[in-house]
Amino acid sequence: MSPAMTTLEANFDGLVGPTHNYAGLSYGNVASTSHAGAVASPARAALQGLSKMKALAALGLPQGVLPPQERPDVRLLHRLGFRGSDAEMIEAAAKADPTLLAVASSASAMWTANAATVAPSLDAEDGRVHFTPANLIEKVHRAIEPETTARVLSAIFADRERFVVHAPLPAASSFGDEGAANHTRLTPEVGEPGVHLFVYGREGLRGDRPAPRRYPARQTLEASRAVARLHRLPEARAVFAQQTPAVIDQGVFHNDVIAVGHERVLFFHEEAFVDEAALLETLGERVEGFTPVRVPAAEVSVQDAVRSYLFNSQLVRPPGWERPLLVAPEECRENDAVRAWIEANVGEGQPIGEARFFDLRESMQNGGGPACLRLRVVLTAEERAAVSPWIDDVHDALVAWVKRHYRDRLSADDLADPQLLDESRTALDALTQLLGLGSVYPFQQNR
Ligand code: SUG
Repeated sequence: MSPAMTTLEANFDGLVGPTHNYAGLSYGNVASTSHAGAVASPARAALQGLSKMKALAALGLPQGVLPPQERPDVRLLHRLGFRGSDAEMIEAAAKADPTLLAVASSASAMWTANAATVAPSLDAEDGRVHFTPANLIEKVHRAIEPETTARVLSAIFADRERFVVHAPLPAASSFGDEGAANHTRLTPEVGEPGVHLFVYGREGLRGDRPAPRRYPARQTLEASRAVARLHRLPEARAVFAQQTPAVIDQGVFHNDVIAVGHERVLFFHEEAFVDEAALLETLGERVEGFTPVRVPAAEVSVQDAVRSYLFNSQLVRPPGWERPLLVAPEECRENDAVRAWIEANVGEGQPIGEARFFDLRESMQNGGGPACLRLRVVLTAEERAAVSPWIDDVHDALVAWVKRHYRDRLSADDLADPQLLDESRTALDALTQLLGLGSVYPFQQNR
């Protein structure tokens, strides 16, 4: 079989970490701020994620997993001037500024759509798979992720002949980069060369362009362009489009909250892009069989899109399927306008063949739907063989691991408990063995 036939899109989902909690840290992300102070269930969150991974693997889609990060991040506390043992720094931070402790404790690395941007080997001029870990500089609790993300990606995609993991872009606001959440690859079929759509919120080096007024635009055009260059994409394969500032101001903090694409289908809301006509024309010219699926505001408002996360669904085409499946959050069934849109527009004879709904409520309450939880990596059969483990090898062991190490509930006050750090380290130490990752965490390197 030719590589084109055996090339598949794998999803690498983030395993939710033991400190998953609701701290309201993401201004501009309505779910995050509106659930601030709620009690979270790290165990339930991790199990919900694992059952989505298992369901997608059962459809014949390659499914991998990316581990959580070490939290609380005591190195951050130390850099911010706290002194003493780890337990003493946690206690002092809890007293001085509980929000700071929440920043150091966030399990936000679970949203792996923000871990990196990826280009498959068949699109890159040098024939290698490229990863650029996102710098995530807009939010401190996320800006502490890239270093470990780079280490984890280098451990999983270890074959340097096939995979290249770049350094994150400079940590400056002109280069704000949020990874694959603002990137979609369009192509007639996964195994054929693709066109990369990079969506940005503002220009980073020039202040005279339209930008949102209320909420931050996290991704800049300059960052997207740099990633396209690093990934060795020929010019004709990279397309840049600006997200409408007004939708960012309504809570669309990443493009994947208002658009998702797969193969020839681009599923998006009519208010998503500043210059929709030009974008559709370019994609129509460059992607054979390009199929826009446009949702009008009269049928689904931006507010309903943000509440239900309709566009944060995954679009996947399992082997043997003619048309893609919409992997949607349960919330889409509970929103009348969204349910009606799906009933009328998904199914037989439509570009999107079917919708299935998943309970990911723990992640959703922090603004992370099905698509936020996964990083897409298009891999040939040989590249897949160079990567392990896949979820089928570890799913049951991970379920047992979560049940053994995770708490059922975690409130803001619980973050002050130094025991949580010990529990988390014990869990992550066991996890690196279970996944065969080696020492990827700071606490494993200092001993
Ligand atoms: O960066 N939420 C994440 C959600 C990321 C969703 N990812 C994608 N759309 N691809 C964020 O805003 C909330 C954490 C808190 O409030 O505790 C948070 O970080």
